[in-house]
Amino acid sequence: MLYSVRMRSAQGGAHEAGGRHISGAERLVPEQHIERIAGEMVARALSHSRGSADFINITIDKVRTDELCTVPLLTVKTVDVPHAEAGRKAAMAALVQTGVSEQAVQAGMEALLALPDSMRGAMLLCAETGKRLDGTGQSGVRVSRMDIADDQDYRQCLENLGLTNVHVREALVLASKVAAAPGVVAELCWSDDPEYTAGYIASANGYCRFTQLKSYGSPVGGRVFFIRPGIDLEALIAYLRRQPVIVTVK
Ligand code: PML
Repeated sequence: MLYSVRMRSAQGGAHEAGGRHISGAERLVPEQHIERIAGEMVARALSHSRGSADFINITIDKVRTDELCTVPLLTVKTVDVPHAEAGRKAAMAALVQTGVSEQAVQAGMEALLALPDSMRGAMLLCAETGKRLDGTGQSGVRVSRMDIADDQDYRQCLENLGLTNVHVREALVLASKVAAAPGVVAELCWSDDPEYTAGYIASANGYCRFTQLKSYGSPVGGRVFFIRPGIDLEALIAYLRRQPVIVTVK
């Protein structure tokens, strides 16, 4: 039996009371690991590079085994770029290759660059027009209830790629769930950690990292999901928020 353990933390009060988002985390773990994982999440919320949280919400609920579905881990590629501007240009070209229109790519990039601060969830944009579809304002749609099937295997797989930090570990699992979603064409993301400049674009074809998508020191990051027009948006948002997904390393 698995449990969804998720954390969100903010500064200046709860998110819903206007607090500033600090960090979030998601795991699916067996009962015997709940205490340790929840403790690690609290420690992280209290010592995040975006600031120390004064609101921490941990939610734990049981996931029914018959609800679980599995998706494959995306393949990973890293592109070294000399600065953020070059990274963003390369990421935009790569997004167009996945089938997102130039207009939508431009709108997605502008939406991320215009954020006044990081959001706790993602913005959903039409992959053709670039119009925002989700109507969730500054909170966005949070992707929840996912984890890797075998932690040891996963660590080894990332180590073989020279990737050992927690940002990649979490982002790649999330991106694998998102890329498998019905109607998602691609994702664009960069980190909200001021000390971490990397970001990625992801689609069913893989996870492509760019070493710099934002300037060092910026605490603003976020995610945009580009959505195929005409799909059932409610069903997609339900999948992103509530479908428990285990990601398997091939
Ligand atoms: C995050 O910090 O949550 C997003 C991480 C984006 C980049 C992860 C990577 O290096 O692949």
